[in-house]
Amino acid sequence: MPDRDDAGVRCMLMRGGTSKGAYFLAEDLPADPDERDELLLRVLGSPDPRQIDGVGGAHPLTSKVAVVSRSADPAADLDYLFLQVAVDEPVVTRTQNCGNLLAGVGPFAVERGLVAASGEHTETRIRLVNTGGLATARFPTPGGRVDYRGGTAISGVPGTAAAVVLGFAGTAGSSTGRLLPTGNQVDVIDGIEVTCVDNGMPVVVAAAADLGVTGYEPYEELAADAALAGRVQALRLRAGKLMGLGDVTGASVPKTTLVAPPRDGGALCTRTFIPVRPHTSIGVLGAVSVVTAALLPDGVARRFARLPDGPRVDVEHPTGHLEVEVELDLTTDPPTAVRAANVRTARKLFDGTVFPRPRPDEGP
Ligand code: NQM
Repeated sequence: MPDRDDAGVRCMLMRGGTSKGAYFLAEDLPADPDERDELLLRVLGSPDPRQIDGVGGAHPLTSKVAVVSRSADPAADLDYLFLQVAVDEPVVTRTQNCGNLLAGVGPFAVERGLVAASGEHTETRIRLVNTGGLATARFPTPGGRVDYRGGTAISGVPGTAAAVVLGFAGTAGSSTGRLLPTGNQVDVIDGIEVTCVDNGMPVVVAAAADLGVTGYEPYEELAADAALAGRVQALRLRAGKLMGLGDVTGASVPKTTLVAPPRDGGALCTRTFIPVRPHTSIGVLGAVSVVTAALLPDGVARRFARLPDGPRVDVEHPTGHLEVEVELDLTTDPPTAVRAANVRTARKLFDGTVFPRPRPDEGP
C-alpha cells in the first residue's frame, strides 16, 4: 500500500447531528490502533488549540472521527467505532459513543457501497463498537442514492435536512456496566446531590444551583467561567471513582449535566459539560442518559422535570431543544433500559483525500 503521508487517506467530512467529523472506512486506516491514532492526530491537526494544520474544527464537537466497516455480528450490518481526537493534547480516546456522528454512519456506508440502498428509505443496523449496544438508522435513499435534503430542523444546525431516525437498544451501562453505576439513584459528593447514570453515555446529573449557576446561562458565559469548570472537574473526578471509572482526569467521560426547571415548554433545562468545556447543545446519548435520570423516581433531575404524558421528552439546552424517547422498566430493581430513539439530520460536506500533517521530526 502506498505511504499514507504521501498518497493521503480517503476521507469524507460529514456533519452528524450537531457535531462534525471525519469518516473513514476501517480498511483505509492502519489496522494497528496506535498507528491509526497517531495518523488521526496529524489528520485533524492535534495537538493545537486551533488545529490550524489539520481538518479538525478546534472544539471537541468538531474534532471527531467515525471508523466504519461491515459487521461480522449477524445482528448488525455495520460496525461503527467512534474516536474522540483531543484538540490540544496528543490524545485519541475510544471510551465513549457519539450519537451525533452516528447519524452520518448509515449514509456514509451507502455512499461507500458497504450497504445497498433499499427503496425510498434504507434502514441499517449498526453495532456500537465502543461500548456494545445496537442502533438502527433510517434515512431517505430515493433512486438508490442518499438524499440529504429534507424538511427536518434540529436545534443548533441552521436550515433543514433529511431526517435520520435513530433507534437504540442495549445501551445501558455503556462504559460502566450498569444503568446506575453507583447502584444508587442519588449520591452525595462534597455535599452536592448527584444522579450518576449510564444509558449510552456516563453522565453525572446535578442541580445547576448546587454548582452556583442558574442553568439558563448562554454557552459563551459558561465557556468563560473557569471557576465553574474547576467545580465541574472536581465533581466528575469524585463521581468517576464512584462510577467505577477510576481516575478520569484525562478521560472524556463522565460528562456532567446541570439541570434546572424547564422554561421554554420542554421537560427539563440542561447545561452539559464534555467533560469540562460546555456543550453548545447536548449529545444524543447524553440526552438519553439525562432523560433516564429524569425518569428515576428518586433521582435529582426528577425534582426539576415536567415529564410529558407521551414517550417523547423535550430536553432544553443552550441552543434549543432535543427530543428523545426513552423507555425504562421501572418495575425491576434496579430499573432496566428498554429502548431509546431520536431524530437527527446529517450531511455530506466533502469527499476526497486528506493529507496528514508531517510528523514533527520530518523536516525537508
Ligand atoms: O452523547 C459530545 C456530541 C457528543 C456526544 C460529547 C453525543 C452523544 O454531541 O451521543 O453525540 O458528549 O462529547 O456529539
